[in-house]
Amino acid sequence: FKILQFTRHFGSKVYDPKQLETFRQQLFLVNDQDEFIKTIDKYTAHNWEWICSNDALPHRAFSLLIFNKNFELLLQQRSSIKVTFPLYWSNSCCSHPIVGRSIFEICDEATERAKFELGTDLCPRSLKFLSKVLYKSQSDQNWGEYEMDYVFFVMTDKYSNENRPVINSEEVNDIMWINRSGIEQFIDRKDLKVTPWFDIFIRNTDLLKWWEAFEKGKIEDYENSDEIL
Ligand code: DMA
Ligand code: MN
Repeated sequence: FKILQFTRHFGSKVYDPKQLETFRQQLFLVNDQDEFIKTIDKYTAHNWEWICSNDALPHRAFSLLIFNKNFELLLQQRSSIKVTFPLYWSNSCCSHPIVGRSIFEICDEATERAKFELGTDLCPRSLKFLSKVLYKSQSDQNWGEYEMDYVFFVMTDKYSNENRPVINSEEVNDIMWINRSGIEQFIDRKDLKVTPWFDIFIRNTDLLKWWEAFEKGKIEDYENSDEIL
């Protein structure tokens, strides 16, 4: 597999082999209306030079926001070995739909990812799809994101002070719970980095309005939007 051989060393950087292995995954390349164009390997889709080229198109992704019974949001700090955005704070869990699964399985894939990264047992049917967010953002010289990101909310009653998520340290460095009134101050903090997509959710989408509606039992009003934000 040629990609693995020339990516292990990138300048002075040496990447974790397991993380690099995921570059073999085939993702869904779409247009700005989320219409499927073709499949693409994860390596190319995240290569910043390619993202800046004329051939570039977004790939499908998902972002899960997990809330506890008190409507606090679970934040994760990405592990130091993530190729993109290492040690950045972000929403609960993210990844990509993989070729071979149907797009109708995206809730199953998000649920499986939450189990893998955070040990969370969720029911795929309890995920609430809000909207899609299209964005492009650079991580470093070599890597970046250009995504059609499906955003989901989910509530879990599994967690309490005694019952904390069990993190997969290869994926997640740290976690914390935050309430709606604390989130804007959190993303403004100068002593930590926040992923660009999560920053966009808070600043440039109606996520805070969705969060408030979720607290009031009115999230249905905002579910399943056709809009691409
Ligand atoms: C990719 O997340 C998806 C978004 C929304 C940025 P990720 O980098 O955590 O995915 P993976 O761990 O599968 O590479
Ligand atoms: Mn991506």
